[in-house]
Amino acid sequence: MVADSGAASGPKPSSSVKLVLLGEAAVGKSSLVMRFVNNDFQENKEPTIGAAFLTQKCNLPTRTIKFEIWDTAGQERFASLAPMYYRNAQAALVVYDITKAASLTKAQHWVAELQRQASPGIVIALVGNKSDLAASPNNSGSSSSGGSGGALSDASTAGDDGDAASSTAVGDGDDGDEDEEGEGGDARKVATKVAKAYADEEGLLFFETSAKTGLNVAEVFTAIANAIPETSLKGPRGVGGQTHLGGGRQEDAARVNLTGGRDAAGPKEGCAC
Ligand SMILES: Nc1nc2c(ncn2[C@@H]2O[C@H](COP(=O)(O)OP(=O)(O)OP(=O)(O)O)[C@@H](O)[C@H]2O)c(=O)[nH]1
Ligand SMILES: [Mg+2]
Repeated sequence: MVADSGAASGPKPSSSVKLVLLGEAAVGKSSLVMRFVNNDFQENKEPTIGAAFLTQKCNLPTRTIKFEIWDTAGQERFASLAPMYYRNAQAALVVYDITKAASLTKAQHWVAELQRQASPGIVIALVGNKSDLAASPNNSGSSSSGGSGGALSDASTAGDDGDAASSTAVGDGDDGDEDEEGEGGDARKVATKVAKAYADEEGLLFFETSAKTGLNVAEVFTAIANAIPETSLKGPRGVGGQTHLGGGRQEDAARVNLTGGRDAAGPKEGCAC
C-alpha cells in the first residue's frame, strides 16, 4: 500500500481523524481494532459494552494520521448511543460478517443512517470481516487497491458456493442463523460481488478482511487515511477531535467503557499501516 512505515525523514504534518466502527454484534469490530492497534486476536472476544476508545497512528508519505477510534457496541440495546459516536466523525468502518447475510442488511442500515445524519464528507468503508471462514483462497485473499473505488476489483471470485451470489439478497432482512459451514467448509453467505456492487453504488470503500489472519486490516485504515480530504484535516486535533467524548452529553459519556478489558488499550505509538 501507500503507507510509509519506515523511519521518519523529518517532521510531517500530523492530523487527527475521528473514526467510528458500526455494525451488528459479533461481526468483529473490536477484533479489527485490536488487530490494527495491537496486532493481536482473541478467539472468544467479549462483547463491547457502550463503546471503546483507542488510537493508532498511520504514517503516510506526506503526513501522519492519528486515528481516534470509537469502537461501538453492536448489541441492539446500545444502538441509541451510536449518534454520539458518529457525530463529527470523518471516517466510518461499517462492518458485516461474510458468514451472516443479515449482518450485511444491518450494515446497509448503518450506511443509510450515516448518509442521512453524519458529517456530509464522511469517508465510509464497508468491511466484510471473517474472510478466513470462506473456503476458497480467491474468496478471502482479495487484493486491495486502496483506491477510492475499493479493494476488490475482481467480483468474479465471489460466491463460489453454488447459489450464494443469487441467494444473498441485499436488504432481504434474512436474520436466520447462518453461521454453520456449507459444503467444503465454506461458511460464506455474502458473495463478494453482491457487497461490492452495493458499495460501488453508494460510493463506499470496500474490503473483505480477516481480523483473525490480519488480511486487509491495515489496508482498510490506510485507504481511509488516503481518502480523507486534505481540506478536512486540521492539525493534531482535527475536525472530529474536539473532545474524546465526541461532544456527547455527560451521562452518555459516562457509559463509555474505557476500562473494559482489552477493548480499552491505551494510545500506542507506531503505525500498523
Ligand atoms: N474466524 C474469525 N473470527 C473472528 C474474526 N473477527 C472476529 N472474530 C470472532 O468473532 C467474535 C466476535 O468478535 P468481536 O470483535 O467481539 O465482535 P464485535 O463486532 O466487536 O461485537 P460487539 O462488541 O458485541 O458489537 C469473537 O469470538 C472473535 O474472536 C475473524 O476475522 N475471523
Ligand atoms: Mg466489540
